[in-house]
Amino acid sequence: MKKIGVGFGLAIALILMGGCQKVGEVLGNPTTDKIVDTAKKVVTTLTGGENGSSTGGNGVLGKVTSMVGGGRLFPIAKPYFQQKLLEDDFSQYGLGQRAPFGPWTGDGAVIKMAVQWNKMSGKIMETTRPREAVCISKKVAEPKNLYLRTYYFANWPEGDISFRNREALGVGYMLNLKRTWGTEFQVTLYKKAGNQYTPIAQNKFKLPLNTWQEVEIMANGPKIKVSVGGTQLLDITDNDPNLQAPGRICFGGEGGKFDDVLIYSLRPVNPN
Ligand SMILES: [Ca+2]
Repeated sequence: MKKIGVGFGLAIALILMGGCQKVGEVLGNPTTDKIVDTAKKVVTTLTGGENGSSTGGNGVLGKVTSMVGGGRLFPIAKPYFQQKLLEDDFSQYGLGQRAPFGPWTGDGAVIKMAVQWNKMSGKIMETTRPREAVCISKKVAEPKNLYLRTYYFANWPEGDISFRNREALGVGYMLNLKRTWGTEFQVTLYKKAGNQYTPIAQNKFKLPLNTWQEVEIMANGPKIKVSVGGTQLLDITDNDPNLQAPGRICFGGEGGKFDDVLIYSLRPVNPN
């Protein structure tokens, strides 16, 4: 009887220990940690990790200074607003009208009706091909330092937003928004040079499908920040002298839906 008692007690102790260990494992590896770890690995690869660039690029082009954290860029940018260059809700164009319309040049966009981000029906712009499908006229907006906000419809079609796009030199930045699977989206900042688009920063995030999301870009000298849905996702420094100059702003994406574009030029902002 005594032996059985000791054995029973030991078994109970082992079960309890096993249970504690399991709880410890769960608490030590919350899902959010895994997501952040994954994002860090992706960025390491893109910024010159041992795996190099997946697109045959030129290695380290931008340094990621922080991954996540912070919210909307509007309050950061607002004290430095210099001039409102454009505010466009696409309401003034004809339904089905193809670009060029208003300040938008090129032919890669069409005006459509949709339920907008504010839940009201209204006109939006849908781009019809990737990259620079339509560009804003140089006379209206060609800033170096800028704050750009637009709403982007989160679903399968990709969205591209280019800035500091210097056509004569063939260089520029392009932000790509892409759904990878399920509700996971990926935001990638590319540097364009000639025919080559090289990713210089990337992050992944979750978004509800079929929702309008606020996309914000703040480019201030070599500092570029990107926020989607009120969460800052990219924060990089890129000192490439060819990109430290004014350039055009373009939108693209095959079936990319955009609305309420707001662009300000910025006075030079404190680099921090
Ligand atoms: Ca609209």
